[in-house]
Amino acid sequence: MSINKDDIKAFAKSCGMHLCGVSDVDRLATSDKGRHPCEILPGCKSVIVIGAKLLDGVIQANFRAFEDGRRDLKGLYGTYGYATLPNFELTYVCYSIARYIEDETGAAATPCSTGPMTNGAQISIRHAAVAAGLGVFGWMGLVLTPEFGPRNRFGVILTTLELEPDPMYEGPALCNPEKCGICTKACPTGALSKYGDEHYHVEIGGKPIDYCRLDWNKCQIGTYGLTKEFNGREDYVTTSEPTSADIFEAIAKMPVSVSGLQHTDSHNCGKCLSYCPAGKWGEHFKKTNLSKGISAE
Ligand code: B12
Ligand code: SF4
Ligand code: SF4
Repeated sequence: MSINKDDIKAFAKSCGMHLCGVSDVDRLATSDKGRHPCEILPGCKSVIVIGAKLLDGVIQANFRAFEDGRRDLKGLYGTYGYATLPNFELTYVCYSIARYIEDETGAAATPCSTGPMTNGAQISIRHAAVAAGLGVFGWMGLVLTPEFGPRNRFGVILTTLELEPDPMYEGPALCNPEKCGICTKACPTGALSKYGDEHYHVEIGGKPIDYCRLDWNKCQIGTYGLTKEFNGREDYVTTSEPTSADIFEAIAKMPVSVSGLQHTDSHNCGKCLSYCPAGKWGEHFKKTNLSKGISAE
């Protein structure tokens, strides 16, 4: 028996996925060394990307933390919006889809790791999601989908099965950083460059794409809570311009988490993702009085 792209999409949907798209390998031709799909799965022909939306009721826990001082609710984001459920769900579904493809076609299929609590980062999932037509890069460097803005997480399956690629996203603009800039303004650690300043320039499927220069070291101060200001027990980092070595040392100093499955909690921020207006933010959070919002510059 043989299956086609529609069968795979229907299977992904039956596994609870909100989004599924397919790219060929050519669109990812400019990947970093070692990250091209064919360097992970020799003979790879198709890159399947699945996506799960993050629940409004989970994102609103971030608003309670950022707007009402309820840091104790951040665990909801950690469990249901980040490392535990979405990552595990995506991990299981990537595995199921890979098995489905191998069982039905005999082609090889490799599920990739989705993020914290799974092992390693083989491929750039963000770039793969854009190549598969699920959305576009927002200025903050996350993938915005028309349906959910950045409030989705993705998983990738590589396969030697040849599938027809989906068109890349051509719909209405989802991000206008010149007028918006909410992500840069919201970021508490100053990790995101301002529109017009230093930024990344990449090419996917021949399309030029620009997004902000993200200082991962600064982002990790917020995400891991490496200072008291960001929910840390201690000031594990004492400089506002940390190097990777400073971050590595700081994380090593942190006690092993006793409250969750992660060795060190990494759900302390997510502010850029929570406040981005793309994906009908107003309808989901402003009209429902779940958030006061942050005004554009
Ligand atoms: C590690 C990691 C982190 C670390 C980063 C630490 C570090 N020093 O790298 C930390 C903890 C800080 C982090 C933070 C966040 N993360 Co994170 N993270 C990852 C993870 C697991 C790996 C990133 C990685 O190393 N990728 C490998 C490198 C090679 O890829 P890259 O950085 O994406 O791309 C670079 C190059 O490939 C290059 N490039 C240049 N030209 C080209 C051309 C092509 C064609 C390609 C392919 C690439 C490419 O461009 C990039 C910049 O150098 C990814 C999952 C994944 N595998 O992608 C999630 C992921 C990027 N994270 C995600 C999220 C949601 C977050 C947070 C919001 C979490 C939070 N704090 O709440 C923040 C986002 C902040 C922001 N504005 O971006 C999601 C994004 C979903 C989306 N909507 O886009 C991902 C995709 C996980 C998932 N399964 O969905 N993250
Ligand atoms: S997750 Fe937080 S610290 Fe990291 S870029 Fe987004 S707002 Fe900034
Ligand atoms: S907050 Fe505004 S500028 Fe930033 S990614 Fe979202 S839409 Fe773009």
